Amino acid sequence: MASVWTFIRKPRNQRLLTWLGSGGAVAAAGIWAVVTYVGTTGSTATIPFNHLFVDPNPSTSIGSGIALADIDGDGRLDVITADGPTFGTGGQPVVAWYQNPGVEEQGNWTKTIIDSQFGGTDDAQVAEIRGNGIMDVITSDYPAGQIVWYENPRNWGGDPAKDPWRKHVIANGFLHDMAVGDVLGNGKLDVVVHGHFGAFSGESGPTVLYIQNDPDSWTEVTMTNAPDHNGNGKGIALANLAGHANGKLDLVENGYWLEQPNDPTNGNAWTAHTFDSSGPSLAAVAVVDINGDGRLDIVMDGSDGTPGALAWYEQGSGNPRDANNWTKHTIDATINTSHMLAIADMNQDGHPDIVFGEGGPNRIGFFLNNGDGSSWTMQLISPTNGGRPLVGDLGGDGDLDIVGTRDDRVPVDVWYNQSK
Ligand SMILES: [Ca+2]
Ligand SMILES: [Ca+2]
Ligand SMILES: [Ca+2]
Ligand SMILES: [Ca+2]
Repeated sequence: MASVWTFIRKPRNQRLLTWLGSGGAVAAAGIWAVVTYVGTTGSTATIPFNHLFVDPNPSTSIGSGIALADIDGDGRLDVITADGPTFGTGGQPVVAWYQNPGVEEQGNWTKTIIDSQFGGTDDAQVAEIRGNGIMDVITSDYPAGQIVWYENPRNWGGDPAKDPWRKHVIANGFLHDMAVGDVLGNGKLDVVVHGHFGAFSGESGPTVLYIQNDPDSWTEVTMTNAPDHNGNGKGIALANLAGHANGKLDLVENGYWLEQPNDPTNGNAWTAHTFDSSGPSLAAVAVVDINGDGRLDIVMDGSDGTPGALAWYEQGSGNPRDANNWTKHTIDATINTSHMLAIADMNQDGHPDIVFGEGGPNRIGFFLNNGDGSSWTMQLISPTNGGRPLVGDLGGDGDLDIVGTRDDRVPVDVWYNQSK
């Protein structure tokens, strides 16, 4: 439980102490995203951004989960938010989506409430649960102790801005960090969560996979071999590290990865492999081929006040199950409390860059990759308005913009890239 104390000792997190004591949990998310390379010649020149707001004044005071998807099917990326628990202050948490106005102007994002009686969460994801291209919202409700998904009304011919969204309960459970993907490779999206802080009664361990049988039936699989099974943790990403030939994905976490066995419903059969035996207990994790050698690498940073450093782990040519096959490269030791990392080619030079958002000093910015990950150029977007960044072309002009909820604070920001 030492890492819990590391977490709550942080002055900015003092308010968490009470809540943890009464059986709660809070904060953070990890994400990785692949952005299509546009193929233009890159530059190390500073990328200009215009800071505006998706929502300058949300109804609650706790910013938390954020996701990006085209909710209404008009071809423009919309912003989804799922508020954090308010700890008795700061208004009613909600799940909402903001319709992208398609112009880089402030005040034109139209907010629609998906759930007005929401308890609060730490992560939100979007995915087409029914596999029909219609994007639904997946999150958790802490006070309710539920992992839930909200069905986009377009699934039955409705309007996501006017008609009620249908709430589906995946399971009773909690999360600090979540990933959604076709883990089994069978065409159905599954949900995996990490991090329960060990504070709730009846918990079954920090990493749980919910295998989708159908949108209203999920099989719960507890990862008993996770090194932090009896503790707490954060940091989750999905990737095929074992070399599965059948579309299966493994779970990549804060210093280890869990290899999918022949029977993924057997939690005891998932095997843990370490890539950093001293990884932070709470982390943000992403997987991407940083150096372009065809092998997936891992990007990790400490999260939630946990000591760490923004680093990438180069996968060597040997066995990925061998810790010695992973070489740590520290990018910046002062970036050590990222709630989320986003991977995107910010300068469109064909090399993936790393977008970070701190939960401590609250910086937000990115590191440009020189091409093989041997040197990085940092561009700070804001020294104080950072939090949980996502990347997409929100303006529809071909360059990559950044949106974010601040870390446990509002409002919802957008930084429009002015390159094009
Ligand atoms: Ca849209
Ligand atoms: Ca690589
Ligand atoms: Ca780049
Ligand atoms: Ca843009």
